[in-house]
Amino acid sequence: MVKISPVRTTCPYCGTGCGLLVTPDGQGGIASLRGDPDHPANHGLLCGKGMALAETLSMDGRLKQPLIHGRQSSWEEALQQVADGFLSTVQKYGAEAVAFYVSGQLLTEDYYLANKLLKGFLGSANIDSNSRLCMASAVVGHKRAFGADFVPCSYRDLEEADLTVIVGSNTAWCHPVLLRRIRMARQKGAHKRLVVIDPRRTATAEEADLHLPLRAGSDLSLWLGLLHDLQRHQALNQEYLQQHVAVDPEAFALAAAHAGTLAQVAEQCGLSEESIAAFYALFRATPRTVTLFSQGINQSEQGSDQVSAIINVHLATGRLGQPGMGPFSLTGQPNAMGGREVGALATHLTAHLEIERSEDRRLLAEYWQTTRLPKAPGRKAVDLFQDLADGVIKAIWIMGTNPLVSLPNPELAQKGLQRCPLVVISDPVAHTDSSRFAHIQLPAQTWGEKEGTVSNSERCISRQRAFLPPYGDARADWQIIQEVAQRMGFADSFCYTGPAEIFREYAQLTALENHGQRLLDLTALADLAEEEYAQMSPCTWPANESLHPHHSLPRWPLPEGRARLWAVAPRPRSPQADGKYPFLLNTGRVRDHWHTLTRTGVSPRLSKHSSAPFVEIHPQDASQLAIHSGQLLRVANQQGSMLAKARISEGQRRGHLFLPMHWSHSFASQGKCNHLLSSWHDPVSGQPGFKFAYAEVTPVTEYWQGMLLTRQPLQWHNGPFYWSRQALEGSLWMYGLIGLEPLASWSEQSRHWLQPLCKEQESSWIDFVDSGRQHYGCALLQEGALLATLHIGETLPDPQRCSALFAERELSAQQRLALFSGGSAVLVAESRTICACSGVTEEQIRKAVASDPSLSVAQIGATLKAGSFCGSCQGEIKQILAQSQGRRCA
Ligand SMILES: Nc1nc2c(c(=O)[nH]1)N[C@H]1C(S)=C(S)[C@@H](COP(=O)(O)OP(=O)(O)OC[C@H]3O[C@@H](n4cnc5c(=O)[nH]c(N)nc54)[C@H](O)[C@@H]3O)O[C@H]1N2
Ligand SMILES: Nc1nc2c(c(=O)[nH]1)N[C@H]1C(S)=C(S)[C@@H](COP(=O)(O)OP(=O)(O)OC[C@H]3O[C@@H](n4cnc5c(=O)[nH]c(N)nc54)[C@H](O)[C@@H]3O)O[C@H]1N2
Ligand code: SF4
Ligand SMILES: [Mo]
Repeated sequence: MVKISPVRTTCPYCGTGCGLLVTPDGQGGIASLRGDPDHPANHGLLCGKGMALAETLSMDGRLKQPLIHGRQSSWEEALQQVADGFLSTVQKYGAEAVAFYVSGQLLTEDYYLANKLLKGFLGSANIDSNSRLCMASAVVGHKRAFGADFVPCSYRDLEEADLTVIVGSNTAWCHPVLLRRIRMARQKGAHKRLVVIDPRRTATAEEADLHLPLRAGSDLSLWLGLLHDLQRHQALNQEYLQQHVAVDPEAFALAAAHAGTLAQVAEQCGLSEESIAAFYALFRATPRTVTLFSQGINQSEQGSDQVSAIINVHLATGRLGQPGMGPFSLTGQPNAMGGREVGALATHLTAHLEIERSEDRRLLAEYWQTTRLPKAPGRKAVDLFQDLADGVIKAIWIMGTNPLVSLPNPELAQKGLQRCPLVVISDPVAHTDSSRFAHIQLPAQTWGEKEGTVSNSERCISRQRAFLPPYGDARADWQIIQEVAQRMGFADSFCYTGPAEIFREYAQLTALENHGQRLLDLTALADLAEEEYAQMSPCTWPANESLHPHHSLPRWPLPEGRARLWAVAPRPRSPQADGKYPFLLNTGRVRDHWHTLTRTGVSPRLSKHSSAPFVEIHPQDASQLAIHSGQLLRVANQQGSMLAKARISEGQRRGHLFLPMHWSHSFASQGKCNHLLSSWHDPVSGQPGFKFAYAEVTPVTEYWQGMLLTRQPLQWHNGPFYWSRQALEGSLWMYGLIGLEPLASWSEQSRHWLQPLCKEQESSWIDFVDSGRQHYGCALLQEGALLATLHIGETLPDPQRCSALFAERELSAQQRLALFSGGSAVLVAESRTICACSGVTEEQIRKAVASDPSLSVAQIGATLKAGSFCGSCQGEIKQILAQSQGRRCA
């Protein structure tokens, strides 16, 4: 047997950028996968999502061939139509009428080419990335403070810090390996402290020495208060300020005026004075402090100012540039940082060259040999979709993102796509919420099939390598872009032999006329030969030893090399936040799902932790509204409404709600939380305020409940029942159904709903009615084997038992009977899987504590094996233990 050696690559999920060693099985799958012990991001560690990657390679649902208006076409025809469509739109309406909407899930080489084609050759600056929804406020904060989009920290700093402040980041779920590195460092250094600032008691907060559950949207007060507190206690680093920082004269006065006394800060943040004083005292006393922040800070109407307020306290105390200190913005997507580097944002050129600087435009125009570079920024994501809806943009190419789920106000985005005469979508997946509105769909290769590079949160560039053959006719994004560019007549500038050549061009551009002015300098990588690129090891920029010696901060590209302490103060909120609705609504992520579910949604293991849309609510709020756990609720406000099941949690702040962002129309009816969010965004960064809206919740009358098991997913949209679907073992889908109206005729209705699953003549039905127990069931078979089963009733059968019958090639008479008898699993009371690695449920953990109330997290690990592999669930286990043992944890 031929031995297949492991391929070194990186995980396609979060911006931690973990290295992987993947051994393919030679049949389109993965034989083994483990963390790369030599990768600086993870040193061999992985989280549950990374470990389950093999399960997400399913070819079901992949787009095999290009489609034009839903009809299969050749690549030749599709590429020509894209090229002609964009060119003729530019000729007729000007370059402003075309746009690309791209993604931090593209590789750097894809990103670079997309940007080169649109800005360099079509002359439009309307290329923006979903990173606008994710990192734009951090970019503004960095540029204000450092003169460049530079993250002044590395993961090592997290281990070297004596105090880590995590603010607006659920690191335990969203960057689990980083939290694990922090946890391991804390286990070795007992003096190390962790403060978590988040309205919710998240799994991250569960590990903290101090948790500040502040009122959503009040961070600016907290951080201005800290700056003022540092000044009052003479804890500013005057020497550092004098030597290294240009201070806006208004900065301290504004902080003092806004923050006022500790009591005022406490009032603004909805926290106790003691807890704020404790945090401020820890900060004052601990030089080695890292502040780690993410979407709770960035995704706000005042996101840029919040980022500045955080950076300011580090500048004011000189807490940056040495081991274990600095303001550290986490990137979300695997290549969010790469997109920022190559400038696939409407506000930048590329390689940190600025669109509004004529000298930078000259340099790039000469390098690309073009005369068409735009002189002004293009439209940022939210405005871009407004322009589509207004009919201003007439051709758009969407790559690697699902805007009808992830943008705020998806109705507007949908209107935009419906109105736009040419919508092109490159995606590996055939059916997404967005692809329904595509005129041309192009099958893109995905992780495992493509080659290129990504950059993670600590500016480390790593290779992503292919280990699988491409699926069907799918092509790499760079290749698709190049072929379109060639058909537009730009073949001389788009004739790359592969990603290595694109990377070289980009790296050389970073070095061109640089002389230390641009921190993004890849001189050391500018001449990589094909083989060197193939073998490339992870590398952090600036990668130019002569100008930027390692392990020290570079000289800032600002007057006298000084950083800037920027004056910020709160602005009035947008009219959307007028408080007419009683709850503050917050949205974000769950541990085991990724974004719009196109990947993790196909993994049974990853679907067990959170299997359907839920709304988290505090127990007292729930009891006031007579809401019980698992009940279907309508969450609504002036913008729209959605349905989700109640999840009652003491970790939720009173008066606050939390909704996961993941469920799309493809995975649930009315489960999309962005219907509740308006397009309101930070005026400087353009980043939407996904973490702040007002809403109300009301229980929905549930007329009946049902469970459908099927081999093929159904493309249902809204109907007289609510549904959500979840992947099950055995390549099955399980749909949970809740009737929103009484059911007139069980059998007639059910057959109607399942009709799309019928395979021409060969399908047959079995019905079952037990009117005594108010239970109806039906099964759809083909040649004796099950295609689907539907149960409706007060109690429903055990899905595992039913799904086992799908493995039978032909059901016996007894098995047919077994389909409809026994079992009484009630869907809504289903126990969540807490440990995805070992498949341990919440119920199992509760039972263990019930029999031995003194159990610790470590003992749960030893007995149940929960939390002892990737460790991502340790915070949740701690939470369950605390609740079961009737105490709050530290
Ligand atoms: N499991 C998983 N991991 C992921 C992703 C995923 O989809 N799933 N996506 C990746 C991507 S692209 C991103 S951007 C990152 C995001 O990573 P995170 O930013 O960690 O994730 P979120 O859940 O969006 O939000 C973080 C926290 O902000 C808190 N928050 C809300 N409002 C406020 C506020 O006003 N102040 C403060 N201080 N906190 C607030 C929320 O309660 C939430 O716990 O995750 C990456 N990793
Ligand atoms: N309410 C709310 N909304 C949010 C957020 C929030 O916190 N709350 N967070 C926002 C943030 S931070 C982010 S990053 C966005 C994420 O939102 P999206 O970017 O819309 O989410 P994904 O599901 O990751 O979409 C990626 C798409 O790219 C496809 N894809 C994967 N690999 C490739 C590839 O190599 N090439 C191509 N062409 N396609 C590929 C996938 O199949 C999928 O359809 O959501 C934003 N929306
Ligand atoms: S922390 Fe998990 S999801 Fe993020 S890169 Fe590492 S393995 Fe992947
Ligand atoms: Mo993100």
